[in-house]
Amino acid sequence: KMSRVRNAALKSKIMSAQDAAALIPAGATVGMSGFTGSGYPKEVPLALAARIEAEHAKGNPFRLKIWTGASTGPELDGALAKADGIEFRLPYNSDPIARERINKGEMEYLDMHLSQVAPAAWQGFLGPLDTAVVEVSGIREDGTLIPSSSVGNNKTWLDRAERIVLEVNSWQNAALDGMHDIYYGTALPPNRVPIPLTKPTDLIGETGFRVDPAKIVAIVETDAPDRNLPFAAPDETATAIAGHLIEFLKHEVKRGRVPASLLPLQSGVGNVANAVLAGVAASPFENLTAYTEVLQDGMLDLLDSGKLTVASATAFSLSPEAAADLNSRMDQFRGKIILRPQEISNHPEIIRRLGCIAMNGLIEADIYGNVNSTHVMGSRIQNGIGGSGDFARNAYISCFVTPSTAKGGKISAIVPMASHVDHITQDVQVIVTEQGLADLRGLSPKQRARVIIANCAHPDYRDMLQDYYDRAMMGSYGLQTPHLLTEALSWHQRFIETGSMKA
Ligand code: 0RQ
Repeated sequence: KMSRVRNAALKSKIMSAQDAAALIPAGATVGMSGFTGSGYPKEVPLALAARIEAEHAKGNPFRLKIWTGASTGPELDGALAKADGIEFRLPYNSDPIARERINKGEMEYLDMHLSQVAPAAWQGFLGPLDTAVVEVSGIREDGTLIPSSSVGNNKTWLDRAERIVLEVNSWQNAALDGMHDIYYGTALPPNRVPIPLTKPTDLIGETGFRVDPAKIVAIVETDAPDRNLPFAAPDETATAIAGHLIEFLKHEVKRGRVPASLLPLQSGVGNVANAVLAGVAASPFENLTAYTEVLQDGMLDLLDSGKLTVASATAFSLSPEAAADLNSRMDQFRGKIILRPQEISNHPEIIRRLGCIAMNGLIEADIYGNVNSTHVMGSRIQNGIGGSGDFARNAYISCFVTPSTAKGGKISAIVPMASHVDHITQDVQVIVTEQGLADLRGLSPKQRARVIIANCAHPDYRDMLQDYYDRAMMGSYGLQTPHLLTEALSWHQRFIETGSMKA
């Protein structure tokens, strides 16, 4: 294969992953590329993990603070967590080994709104960034960098880090060159200006990253695939959820509240969100657009069928099959897929302006429509808030989708009180389970509770919820949002003690 490092001066920086990893000192804060299994560095983190294990074996402490775009792959979070090499991690994780360490209290984890990470870094709120380790798909003659299958926070890491390690991955399709839109117009207050993006198709930036060549200390050439998890095929439950949501959207169009081609769609991570996209594919809607965070298999199918005309995102989040398929015909998607920094893909200003229809998954919702997206039984992290807060608060309509139960029916996704709250009732307008849909717009808390219990709860838990609500109406301290405080979290405690929320 021809080298993707086309800048003559930078060729001298090419070295092995081991040599590059040796340049990163213990205790460093490292900004890594990577977003939902795409575009993360694959060899330097593995070499770092090996180095960390060797140091630990000698009794030397060696841990790093790791910042990323979002989740990455087993070669990064998995390998570094396994080596106990991560002291602190932000802003989103879905790696099972890292998750276990976090939940055992062995690793500090800061879960942030994904749109706020780059601004917080610029504002100096996160401290200094020592090293950026960023995967790119090539280096041009002029020294600019061709981004990879995710953009994430890379622009910010490259700008802010004291030194830069690049992985140039020739597995990534060369046709990615030209599919990115890297906006350089962000500034800190009081000099912040409007972001000039009014349609998902607008191009407002550059196709590559600028970089100060003097900061590049190492370039590692790789040829390794992105490793994403496969999606579960939509089952009966997911198909029912999608059906309810499509009916709702058709109704909104009929009422004249949403245009016939809908508004830019945002679809979250997870199996259910992906299944909803399959439902959209089978729906009568045409000329759809997406302004979203990640492109899942379902989005690719919609682009293929022509139902979706353009998808703007920050990363691919594809199953291995879909990733290989896309990689074999990337050029067909030129002009239809635009990858932007996550600060822009998730920007509240743009989401509000475009009027996105947000569809995100949840762990649990309470009878008043507070949503927990992150913590199982209030204390155990699943993944993180990701972009769900960026979209939910600013969407035209904010929808949450979930099966009505988890763990084979032992857990109700609708509970008396959420054990952790990521999205307050004001940010939650529609909740959909396979049982039905609750349209909560314009409803007071008590009105919301009646609709959520009747439409969304599983029959195994519906009477229990109604009973709780009825008794709260009699015994609550106040009747705006009735609760029985000693009982509100008893379902969770029962699950912890008996393995089931059922009484
Ligand atoms: O765990 O596989 O171990 O059984 O959570 O659950 O039902 O497959 O649903 O894949 O749609 O994920 C909220 C996690 C839902 C996801 C969440 C367990 C369940 C299973 C997955 P197992 P499902 P999904 C922008 C949007 C936050 C980030 C976000 C998420 C696993 O949607 O991470 O929205 N959202 N980003 O068993 C115990 C419950 C549970 C539960 C589910 N009540 N109790 N376990 N699970 N509900 C895009 C980005 O930010 C990148």
